[in-house]
Amino acid sequence: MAAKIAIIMGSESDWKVMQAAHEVLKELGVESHAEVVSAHRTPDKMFAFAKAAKSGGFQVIIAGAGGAAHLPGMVASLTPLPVIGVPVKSSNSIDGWDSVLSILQMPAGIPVATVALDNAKNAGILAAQILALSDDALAKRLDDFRAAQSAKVLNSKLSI
Ligand code: RP5
Repeated sequence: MAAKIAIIMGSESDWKVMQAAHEVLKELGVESHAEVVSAHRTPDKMFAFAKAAKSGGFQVIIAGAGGAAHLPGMVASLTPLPVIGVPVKSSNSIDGWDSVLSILQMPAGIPVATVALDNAKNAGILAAQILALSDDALAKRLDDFRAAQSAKVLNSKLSI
């Protein structure tokens, strides 16, 4: 079955952060497709990717970028699909705030669901939750995922 979730990023250097989305989706039994698409270095590719994303079978796009991170917002403006933005603290970031604010502060009308700095794992989980609205088996796996997290905390023996 073709991947329903696309993970795109501005540079291959973002993969060290973005792979957490791929990994958690794999853990949840969800296939994803990852690709480098740069808003400023490959604008034509970004345009073509975003325009074809829905007809190509994607249902959610996760987009990560660092610095003046315009990839998530630009892609969101070109597709009706939900876009989840991941601010990346990259080598060209001042302190990460540049990327956070570039992705978070979308003007009203074109939303980008923004997760915390470098938190591609949450982007993967959120994308899975969107798919789970029409996939009961995935919804059950997400319930189990949360239950396992709760159990890990409840079973902690740490007591000082
Ligand atoms: C952004 O610039 C990318 O998303 C990356 O986070 C950052 C640095 O890119 P590289 O210089 O590592 O290619 O466009």
